[in-house]
Amino acid sequence: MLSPRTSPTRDIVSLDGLWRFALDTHAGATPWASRLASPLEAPVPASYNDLFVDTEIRDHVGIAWYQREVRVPRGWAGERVVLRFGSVTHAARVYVDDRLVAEHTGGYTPFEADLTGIVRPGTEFRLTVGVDNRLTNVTIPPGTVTTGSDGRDRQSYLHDFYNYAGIARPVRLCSTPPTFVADVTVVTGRDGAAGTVDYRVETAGEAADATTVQVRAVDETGRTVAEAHGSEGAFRIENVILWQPGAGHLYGLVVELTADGGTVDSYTQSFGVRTVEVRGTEFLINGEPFYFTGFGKHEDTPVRGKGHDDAYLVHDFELLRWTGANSFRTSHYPYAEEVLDFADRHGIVVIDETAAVGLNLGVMGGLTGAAPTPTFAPENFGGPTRDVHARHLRRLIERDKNHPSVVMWCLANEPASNEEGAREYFEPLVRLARELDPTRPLTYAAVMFATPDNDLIGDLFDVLSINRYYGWYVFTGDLQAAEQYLEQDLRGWARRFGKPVMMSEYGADTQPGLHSVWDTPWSEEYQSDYLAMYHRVFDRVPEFIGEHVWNFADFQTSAGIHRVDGNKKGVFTRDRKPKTAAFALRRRWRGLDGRRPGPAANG
Ligand code: GCB
Repeated sequence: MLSPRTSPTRDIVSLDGLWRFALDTHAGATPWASRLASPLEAPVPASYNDLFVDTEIRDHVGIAWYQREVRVPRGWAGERVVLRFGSVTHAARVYVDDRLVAEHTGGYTPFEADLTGIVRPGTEFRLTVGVDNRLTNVTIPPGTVTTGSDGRDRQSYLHDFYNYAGIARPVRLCSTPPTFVADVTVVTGRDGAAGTVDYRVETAGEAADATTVQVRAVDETGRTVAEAHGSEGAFRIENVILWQPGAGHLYGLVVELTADGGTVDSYTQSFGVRTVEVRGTEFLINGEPFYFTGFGKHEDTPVRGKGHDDAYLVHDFELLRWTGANSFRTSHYPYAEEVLDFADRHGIVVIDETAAVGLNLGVMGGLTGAAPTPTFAPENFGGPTRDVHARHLRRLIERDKNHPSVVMWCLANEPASNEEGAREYFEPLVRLARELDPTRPLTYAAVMFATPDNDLIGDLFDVLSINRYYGWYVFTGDLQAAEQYLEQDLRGWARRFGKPVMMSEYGADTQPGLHSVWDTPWSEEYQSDYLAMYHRVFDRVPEFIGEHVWNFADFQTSAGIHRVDGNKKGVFTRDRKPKTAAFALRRRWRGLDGRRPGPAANG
């Protein structure tokens, strides 16, 4: 799905701002049919949970309603009018006046409603959105809703971040011509000093068959560097400037749809020329071995929850640069498109993850990992869950395929890959991902219960991403034992599969301001020592290709005795203040430029 962009033939009106807001329990039977009678207003984009001092809203399970009036620009007569949501978490029903115009499930990907002929340029309509935050066995991520004896619904889930809900990303009203560019795919390669570009353009609308497609690549100054004709084709960019980690050089592919000598539609798709490949136990970007330094992150900030915020976007990337991080994983769901656009422009490498987190009932078994009931059984996560997972994977790849920053797809976080049925569950998903995008390697983040001996799916993937907490959940406070187990474990994965191995999670909860001269869990020193121990091990494992600390910043979780106002494994606090470990990471990572740290680099 194309990102909304203005062009000589396309306009955009932002619908961000304050909308009327009410929970379904206060909204009447048909909230879309008239003005929402509620004193509350909620900002878009933002999660609604933390905005109000009201536990009924914070812990709400079910539907919440958003509403506003929208005026269609009068200049849009004869144009196609499209309403586009960056995301609504987790499901949406969209009404224009009394009419249902869209339904969408999946809280982290965009969707559109074509309003052509439904709304009239120059007039106003009432836009109402029902937002459903319920998670079940057949949603991704999954969850369970139970009704208590007090009649209240409660939501439980298997992932360790708060189930924020709402209209979390920008909403836009867009115009396109009635015949339009519907999709663009760009795949790049290299031939000596030249870049090779294969492209495909899909067109739609009444007169699509009568149009011809022309494309030209422009550099950052707007100069045309290559041209081609036809809806599918290839061209070369001589003396290409590559997209590189740390230097996000971009070109624009200007796609023009013409008929009878006139322009019907035009759309510019940005792209970067780079290659990605796994060879042996190396991860190559532009043919050079790349070593990942960075974090698993979250879209999580005070008050806004998972709402997209450009100020935090800029500041987070600034802190990544300051720390010497060259990459991050979009744990545990696809992030806002604005984030990936920024990563493209600034040369930050991204591992792009689906929202499939929590496909693991073993987690309920605590540290034994013994699932109380088999994860991949039909009554838990069977065919219907996998179908939804496949649909999400498709949406992710369709959305993010043209981002040069995205170098790998992560199909799931901590699935029960050690349990029977895992292979049957994942084989078709891996096949689908490779069909949709034959160019990018695939990975999944392996849970602690999945070991080199019992994992059933590692051979299907290209990179082994391992989540481990030796020294935290196990061998708590005993870094010496933890070091031994960690090394055995990582060497075991490398030996069994002969593939590159990276650490996709390692971290320790840390209370800022707690200091200790001992190996005291929760202290700032322990977090630093814990990371330094992992780094010693990484530097001894030849197949090792990268380190992503869990987590970039503290983040909110559901309440529980294991969490003190959320997960505190951040190297930065939730309001982005550095803990001691941030300085240690900076010492290790700065100046590496994607190369593996030398033996003296332990920090
Ligand atoms: C994990 C999960 C992550 C949690 C983390 C933790 O393995 O992938 O979502 O937040 O552990 O801190 O327990």
